[in-house]
This record gives sequence, C-alpha cells and structure tokens, in this order.
Amino acid sequence: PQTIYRKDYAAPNYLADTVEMGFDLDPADTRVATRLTMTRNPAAKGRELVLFGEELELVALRLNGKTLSQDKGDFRIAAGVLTIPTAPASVELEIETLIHPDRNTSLMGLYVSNGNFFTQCEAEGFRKITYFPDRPDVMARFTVMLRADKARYPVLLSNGNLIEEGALPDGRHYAKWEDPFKKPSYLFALVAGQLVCQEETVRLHSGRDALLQVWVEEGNLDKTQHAMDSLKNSIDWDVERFGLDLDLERFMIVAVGDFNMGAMENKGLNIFNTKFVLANPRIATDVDFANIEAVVGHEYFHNWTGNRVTCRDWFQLSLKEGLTVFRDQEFSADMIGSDSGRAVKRIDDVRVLRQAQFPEDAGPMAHPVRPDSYVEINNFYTVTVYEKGAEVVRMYQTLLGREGFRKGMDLYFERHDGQAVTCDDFRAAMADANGRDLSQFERWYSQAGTPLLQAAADYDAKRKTLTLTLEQSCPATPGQKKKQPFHIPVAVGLLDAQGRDLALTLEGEKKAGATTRVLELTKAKQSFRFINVDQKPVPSLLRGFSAPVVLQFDYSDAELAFLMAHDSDAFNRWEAGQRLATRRLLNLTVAVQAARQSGHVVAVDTVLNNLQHDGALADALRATLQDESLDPAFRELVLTLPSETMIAEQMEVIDPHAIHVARQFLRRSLARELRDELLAVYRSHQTPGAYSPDAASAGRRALKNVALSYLAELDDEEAMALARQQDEDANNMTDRLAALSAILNSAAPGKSEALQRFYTEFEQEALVIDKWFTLQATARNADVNTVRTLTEHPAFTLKNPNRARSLIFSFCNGNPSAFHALDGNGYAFWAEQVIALNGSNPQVAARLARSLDRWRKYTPALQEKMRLALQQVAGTPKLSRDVAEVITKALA
Ligand code: DPP
Ligand code: ZN
Repeated sequence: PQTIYRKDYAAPNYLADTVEMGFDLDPADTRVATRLTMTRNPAAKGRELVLFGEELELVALRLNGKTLSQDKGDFRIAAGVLTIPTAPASVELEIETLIHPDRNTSLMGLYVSNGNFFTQCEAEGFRKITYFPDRPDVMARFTVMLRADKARYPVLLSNGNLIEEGALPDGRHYAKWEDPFKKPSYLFALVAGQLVCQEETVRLHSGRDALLQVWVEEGNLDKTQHAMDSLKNSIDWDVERFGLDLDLERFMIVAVGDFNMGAMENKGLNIFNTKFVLANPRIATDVDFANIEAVVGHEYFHNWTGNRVTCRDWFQLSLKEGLTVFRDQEFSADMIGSDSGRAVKRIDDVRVLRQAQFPEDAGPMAHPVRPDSYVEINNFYTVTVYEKGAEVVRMYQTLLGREGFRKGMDLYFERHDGQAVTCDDFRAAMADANGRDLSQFERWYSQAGTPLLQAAADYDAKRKTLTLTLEQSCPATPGQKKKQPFHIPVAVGLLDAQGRDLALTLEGEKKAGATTRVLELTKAKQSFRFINVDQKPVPSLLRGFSAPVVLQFDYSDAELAFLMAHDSDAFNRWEAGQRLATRRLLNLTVAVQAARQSGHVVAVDTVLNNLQHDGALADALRATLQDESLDPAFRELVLTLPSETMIAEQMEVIDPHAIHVARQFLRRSLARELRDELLAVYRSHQTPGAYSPDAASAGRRALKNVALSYLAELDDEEAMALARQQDEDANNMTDRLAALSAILNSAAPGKSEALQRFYTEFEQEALVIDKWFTLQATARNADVNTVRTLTEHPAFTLKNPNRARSLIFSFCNGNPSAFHALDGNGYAFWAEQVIALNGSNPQVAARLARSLDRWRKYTPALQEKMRLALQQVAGTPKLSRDVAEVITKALA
C-alpha cells in the first residue's frame, strides 16, 4: 500500500461551487445522480480534474452536457481515482453511480442498519457514494433530493433545511434538503427509515428559533431526554464561553446501532452510536450519562471547530479534534461547576491520556499530533490526535490565560470562517491575538513521544532560596531519532511545613505573586529560583497536569503522604497517592517475580505477606476515605489503584501475570486493613430516592461502589451479602452493574444465576447486553475459553461494532493477565478475530490489531508468541490497507 505524505500536499486543481444530488434509495441498488459545478483553481499547478471513487458502478459521466467515454480516453479510472485529463476552466459534471448499501459491511459510505439507511463519510466514505473531489479543502453548497418507498422509509433526512417534501407515484415519496453552508464532502449525511423523534424549539442567543430533534427507533423514545438536555446545555455553553451560536434553523441527532465510531458531526445532522444517545436510569450507568453529555457536546461544538472552519487536509485532523476534545472537556467541567468537580474531570481525562496515549506514543504507531504520513487515514483517529491534541490546546490556555485563549479563538474565526486551514493557522491566531512568539510551541505538533521532565529542588537555608531545576528530554520514536526541546508550561506551588501554599516570588521580582506560578521551560535544562522562602518547602509540580509529560521528582514516601493530605491542587493530591501506590505495586511485582524464580513451591501470597509491612499507603488512603470535606468522587479516584496497564508501562519488561498477582494482593490487603472504614463508607453513601445522574450523586455511588469492590476481595459473608442485596435492590444500572461485578469477581457461589437473571431482564436492550459481555470478558476468572464460548452465544455477532468491542476488545485490552496467557492462546484468538473482522470491517479490524502494539516490551516467551500471531495476520491474503498498516508497523 501507498504512503501519503504531508509534505506532498498540493492545492486542488478544481474548486467546487454547488452540488445537487438525487438518491433513489433501495437497499440492494441505490441510484445516485450528482450534478457538480466546479471552476479551475488559479492557485493550483495541475490541470487534470481528479475525482475519487471506491466500490462504485459508474453508470454515466457527462461534462458540460457531453457524455464522456472511457474507451475514447475522455477519462481514466485507476486505483480509486478517476482522472479527466483536460477540462475547461468552468465545468458542470454529471455523475451517475449505482451502489449496494445492503452489502456494505464496512459501515463507511451509505449502509443499512436494522433496515434503515445511514451514512458515514469521514474521512473518505463519500467516495463510496459517488465519484467526487473527496478531500476536505474542496467545499461546496449541497442540495439533496431523497426518494424512497414511503411505508418502509417514512423519514428522509439530510443536512441543512428541509425545503420541500411530497408524494410520488407507486407509494414513494421525496424530501429535498438544502444546506446553506459550504462544506467538505466528509460532512455530508443522509438518514432514511422508520424513526421517531423527540423535538423541541428553542430560542437562540441571536433571537432566532431553532428546532432540535433527537431521532431514534420506535421503543427508544424513553431514552432521549438526557441527549436533548445535553444538546441544549451545549448550545448555551458555546455562547457563554466562546460567543458561538447555532447557525442553523434545525439541528438533528440520529442514533444508529451499527456505527464504527462514537458519533459524527455532519452539518446539522449528527449521527450517533446509540451508546452515546440512549439513556435512562434502567439501562445507563453514571459514566454513560456523563459520556453522552460529553459526546453530544463534542459533536455540537464541531459545528464551529470543524465545520465552519475545517481542515485543509487530513494531516491537520487535530486542528478540529484536539480543539473540540478540549472544548468538550471544558464543557463537562463547567457543567459540574464546583472546583472539586473540575478536578475530578481533569483527573479522569489525564487517566485516559496516560492509560492509552502514553503507550501509543511509546509504541510502533507513535506519531506526532499532526502526523507526517499515513497509509490509511482511518488509523489516525487516535488518542494522540484527540487526547494529546486536546492537551496541546489546553497548554495555549495555560500559557495565555483564559482571556488570551478566547482572544485567540476570536481571531481564528475572524480570519478563517468558511475556510479549510492548518494547525499552523490556529497557532498563528493564538500568537497574533496575544502578541506572543509561539514558534517553538510548533514542536508539540511535529514531534512524537512523551517528553520526560526531570525536576530537582535545592533549598538554600542561608539565602532562603529554593532553586528548581527542570530538565527535559524526549525518547526516540519511529522516524524521529533526535528531538528538540519543547515549550513546556510547568505550573508549580510550594507548601510550607503546615501544608499551606507559599506566595511565590521569583528572583528579580519585587513582590510576592500568586501561589501557583506557570514556569515556561523552553531549553533542555533550566533553573528557576524562588526567593524569600523561609523554610524548606515541599514542591507541588505540574499542578493540574499543566503539560502532557512524565514528571520525575525524587519524593520520599513521607512527602507523598504529606502532599496527599495537604496539596491545595486537587490533581496533585490525587497524583501523590498514585505515585505512592505505583511505588508499592512495582515493589510487589518484583517480589512476585523473585518468589516465582526462587523455584520454591511456596504460595506467592505467603511470600508477599512476609514482606515488610508498609502502612504508609493504607494510612493515607484511610485518611482520604474518612475525610468528609472531600468530594466523594475525588475520594473514589484516590482509592482506585493504578491499572495493570499503567503499572506495565512503568516496567522495563512487562510481566502481566506478576503485575496482576501484585495488584490483587495489594487490593486484598488494603481491604483487610480498611475493612471497617470501607463498610462505614459503603453504608453512609447510599443514594436513596429517585435516581439522578448529577455529578454529586454519581460521586456518592462511585465511592460506595469502590468500597464494595474492595470488600468483595475479602470473600467474607458480610461483604457478599451486601453485594447480593444491592443486586436485588438497585434502582439504576450503575449500582446493578457494580453489584454484579462484585459477585462475579468473588469466590462466592451463585455467579451464573446472577448473570442469567441479568441477561433475562435486559435481553431486549442491546447496550446492556454489551455490558453483560464486557463484564464476563474482563472478569478475574475469565480466560480465552470463556470468551470463545461467549462468541457462540446467540446474542453475539462480530458484525455489530459495539458487540465486537464489548467482548473481543474488552478481553484483549481489558483483561491483560488472561489475554497474555503463557500458552499464547489469547494471541491466537486475537489473530482469528482480526482476520475475521478484516473481511467485513477493516476499520474495526485495524483497531483490534493494535492490541499487540506493545509486544516488544513483554517477556521473551510472550514476545515470541506475539510475533507469531502478528506474522499470521501479516500473511493473510486480502489484508485491508487498514490492518496491513498497523501490522507492518508493529513488526517493523
Ligand atoms: N466522529 C468523530 C468525532 O467526532 C470524527 N469526527 O470525533
Ligand atoms: Zn470529533
């Protein structure tokens, strides 16, 4: 497969003006007639008119009224590209294609889900509908006519405004839609079928009215209220925070059960995975409610950051995604409102970054936020482009302040509304609006890898100064051996012996300033001197996680416990606990390995129990658990130990089994030590009365349920009775799932009965059955045979991405010790599933293919088995471009 390079970007030879499309919708054979007006681009060098098309039957092609013939050489088609070598400066192209939506299992382009029609065009799905200049820098005004059988497809939707509808002969009907805004083809959408909607008219900030609709299958109307509320909140928030109002008369969200991604921001017609729309207390957890709010916000915010101003080319994907993730993160934080709520949200986001993006940045698929090349763009909808991209945007705000950031945003829209632009254009707007030089900041876009920030503090008691020395480096990544220093904002505070923040004065300053200062590290090594520091302080570094780096500082256990108890920065309070726990977990892991190696037939538990007892962590957790002044949601985060994946990333050589044993041991010993306190917290954090997904109630449930999960480690009758009682009594999915999980992960009897009861109750709710599969795939006693057996369950299908993710992905990514079984059966299973998915849905297959990204970091025995599995996939005939890219890079 061919690699596409950013440096090869060339402006399109022709620019589009208008597009008129007619669809005769039929699942087997849909006819698409397109009339496209274009003019030669004076800025372009080439003269050829280039259109892209995949899996299309071309019925007719006319240029300015004249039929073109491939035989006569009027055009040629090769490898998905239709080229018309010579064309006049101004053209009207008429293109007729025939497509087969019911055979489309890739879920890109036009496809059928549960009998209804949907589209997904980002990034390059539009070319599966018609030949078209399918690239984001070609924007056009679309008018769309949909025709279909009225009984079977009563609802016909597309982008923009409905301008006409009516009956046609033979029981058919039509609807004509017009999108008043120019857009690239990746934002095109249509939906047709049997759907119902919840709708509401709202008065916009501008004084105009807008019609908001949430479309779902009949029977799901009782699950749309939260999405609708989230949409209204998003509209208000974007006006308040960024002065951006809805620009349409109508805004629609449609839910579909078969969807590759989370959701898609098509202009005025957002199409969503059901997972991010449907919710009520019976079927959705607190996390689901929060995710729905975030994703509804995300797609809505794209209307400005993505649609009004779009990307010049796909290398610039983070221009819209990083920015829009940042916006949705801020939206969610503002919706919680309180400072502690904001911190909880921040911790959640950083956890995702560390758990998923740091490993990506250290593996074979590592790429800059703005990649330099790709084989298949679908493989670059990554945590780097999204989550690290959001961190990069957040750093502008940290460096420029909220107001400065807003000025930059205003200038960005003033300059680029209606354009397709680059990450450099965004950075220029931020710099120019604030009179700042942000040229070095560009390296966050061009260099891959997670920077390492080493900090050292030197206190001079005589001079009363504290010198903080910061040193940065960045590991090599594929294609990038040497890295230049980044521009890193480092937020710091200093705590006195009582745990109070000191007012900070940097050398050369006259007065003491704020208690948190943002230091700007731009060189490889730099020192910052604080003066008037009366006593040796404890530094609180990288407050709020002010940059996406790994921070190393030589804290003692006592200092970490002190920060856990006192830091005014909630993020660092949590961070200190995580550092302490990580330290303990790594020590235990080494102890497990040593015990295994000694060859003595001693139970590992005995060895661990004999290890010198370290009460520091338990004491610190006890203090947090009982501190009623702390937000329950925050306490839950502190109590949650770093995941097995997080520990794995800290090791030179990953030994998943030792990690698992160590972490389980620590959980059980903490449960034993904190049993009384956990029970008390469990009892005092019930949420009686009607369920509400608000952050405060969700936090209470989270704390209560983490307590339950610890207690379940003890396998004692009292704890199991609590779990069983909760399983019986729960009036919401959060509590129900937590109870079931506690039962499933214990040694107690009655597991299959509990699972069966759950299944029977929710058989009709696909999203809940997904949870049912996930619970089993990630259960402690699950192995590859458990999962194999579940693939034969009548409710399982690989064809539905949510279902495939719920079982297969959950096992391969979420149950490391079982997946990495020593016999290599987990890898064999992985290879089978990747190969099966490759044939039907390459995009989803390539995601699964990434589960072995980090194979070179494992023990030699596991590495060898992983290499074999990778080679097996590599040798499969008809490997898609998507999977081939991932596997080739992994083996390189
Ligand atoms: N649907 C994806 C998102 O919104 C791609 N744009 O992030
Ligand atoms: Zn997005």
